[in-house]
Amino acid sequence: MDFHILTLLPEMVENALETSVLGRAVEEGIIRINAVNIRDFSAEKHHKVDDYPYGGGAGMLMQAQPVYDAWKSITDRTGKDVRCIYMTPQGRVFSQQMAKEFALEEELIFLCGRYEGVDERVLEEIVTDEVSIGDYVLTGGELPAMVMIDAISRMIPGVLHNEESAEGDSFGDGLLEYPQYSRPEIWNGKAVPKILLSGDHAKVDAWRREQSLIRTADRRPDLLESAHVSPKEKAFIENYLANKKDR
Ligand code: 6GU
Repeated sequence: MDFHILTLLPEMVENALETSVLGRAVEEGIIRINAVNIRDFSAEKHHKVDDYPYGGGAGMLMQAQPVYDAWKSITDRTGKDVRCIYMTPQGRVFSQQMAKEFALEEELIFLCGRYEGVDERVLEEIVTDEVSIGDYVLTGGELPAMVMIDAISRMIPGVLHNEESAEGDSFGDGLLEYPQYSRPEIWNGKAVPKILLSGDHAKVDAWRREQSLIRTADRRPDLLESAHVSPKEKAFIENYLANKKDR
């Protein structure tokens, strides 16, 4: 997968994405990070990329021309049907499901805004998807693009190695992950749940599933509506919540 990132801060993106698991995936040739500096495409003699908003108001806007030409430098090579994702708090809120869908593409373009935004006309011309990473405001689209690229990359076959498998992930089946424990068996006076030491894999699996159900019911009940939960598990949750209320 080729990730193209249109940004005024290419080093920020490159440094973060060439570290750890994603850095290894880059070295293994599974993903490529192509950070394109929008400023390099300014047609203005001082490489200016921003100007005042018509109609007045606070701050500056990114101008259409450098953004468009930076985008075109990519699509001249890849073709124009590559999805171009604009990072904005006005977009659809990013989810694990979206990460899985984007992971099926061969190329993706991320447009990261700075300042108060981007001239609407270039957005109309090039953007196919507007995505937000949550209901709060950041100073630019770079961190959101990095968040998306991380989540998308780990859905690409070969990026995670066996020991980091995406199998038991929170949200994998729409539930939160169960609690986990490592050595020592007793730490700070607290023992590891006995069942995990039993060696009975079926029992361990059943316990973990129950813990996932309980955690989700306690912490994110909103997720249960679209989670993959059997009628028996639904009954288990009802029972758990009823007993909890009694206490
Ligand atoms: Cl995608 N961009 C910015 N600037 N702020 C955000 C965001 C994106 N998602 C949440 N806050």
